[in-house]
Amino acid sequence: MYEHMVTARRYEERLQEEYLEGKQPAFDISAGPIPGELHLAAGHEAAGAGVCQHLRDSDTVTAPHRPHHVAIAKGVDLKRMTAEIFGRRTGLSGGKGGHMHLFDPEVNFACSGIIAQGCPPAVGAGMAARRRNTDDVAVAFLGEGAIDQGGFLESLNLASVRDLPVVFVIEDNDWAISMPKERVTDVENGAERADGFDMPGTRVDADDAVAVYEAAREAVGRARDRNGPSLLEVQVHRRMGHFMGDPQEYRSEPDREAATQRDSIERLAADLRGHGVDDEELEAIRERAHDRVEEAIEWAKDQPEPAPEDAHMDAFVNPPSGVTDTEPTFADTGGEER
Ligand SMILES: Cc1ncc(C[n+]2csc(CCOP(=O)(O)OP(=O)(O)O)c2C)c(N)n1
Ligand SMILES: [Mg+2]
Repeated sequence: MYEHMVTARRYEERLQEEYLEGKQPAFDISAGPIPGELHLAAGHEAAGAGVCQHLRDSDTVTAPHRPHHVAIAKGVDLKRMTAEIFGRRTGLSGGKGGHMHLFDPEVNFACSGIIAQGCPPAVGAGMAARRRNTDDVAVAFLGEGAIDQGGFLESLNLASVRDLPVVFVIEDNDWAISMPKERVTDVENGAERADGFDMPGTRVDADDAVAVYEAAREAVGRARDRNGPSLLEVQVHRRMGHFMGDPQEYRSEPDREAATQRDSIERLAADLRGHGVDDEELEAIRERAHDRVEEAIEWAKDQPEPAPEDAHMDAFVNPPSGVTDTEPTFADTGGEER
């Protein structure tokens, strides 16, 4: 878990540097090697690592617009993920999805920029597992700002009424862009949403990776043992703006400060030291993580960009007439999966 968390933090620090290249002095969101929005998850790492530690490749995970820490913990290919973020042809989605639309069928991971959007597909994956008679589970991650969405509530209901192997994980960072949670949701503890759907709901009050791990063991175990869905809420902290370039004028200095002081990575390192892991070993893990990040970024930056003539590929299997000149179909790719 420590390695996943350190990798995610380092990865985002490096993405941040790459992202800012060419975007200054006036912030130009379309400039530089990573055009478009970038939502960083520094402060969320414990949620991804603590939950995904219980998962295997055949389990499904859906994540929202702040996906990197979850993707890393789920084992998404770091090089192809990075190429995707840099908009390169060898990226997970051919370089056309960007950082909010990572899709790795090798480890059954997907994310989306539409909030709560991952919930219905996770329920679908739970149904598929049931039909295939496997003990695979599905986990949907979402922010606390998404818990009033119909897609989330309907998913809780369907998962419950069919006893599906699904775990819903709310990452509560207290903010939805500039909106504090108490202004949009009537419950302080999002896990209470479970009560209305007759499923267990647990809240982990601190972004303590070990506490998340223990709560997730219960929820994932319950799903795997065919005892139905669960809801888990984890308190995390948004150390950054909503997206890169967000001046956060709506947020008080003490609130920003508090988010950076509670560091789940430092906390886990202290726990590990307490259990006899020495500094040298922790340093070796950090070095390994940093090397892996560097290698992925260097590799990605060397990759080709998508060809202009492929702009309409991958958008439609059978495009409506007039959408493209070439009207590519799946067969046109020579059967190659795209
Ligand atoms: C259905 C939908 N409505 C609105 C948006 C715009 N939007 C993007 S992120 C966001 C807030 C998300 O807050 P939260 O779910 O708490 O996640 P966080 O950003 O805090 O990780 C909103 C409203 C969207 N992407 N999808
Ligand atoms: Mg939030």
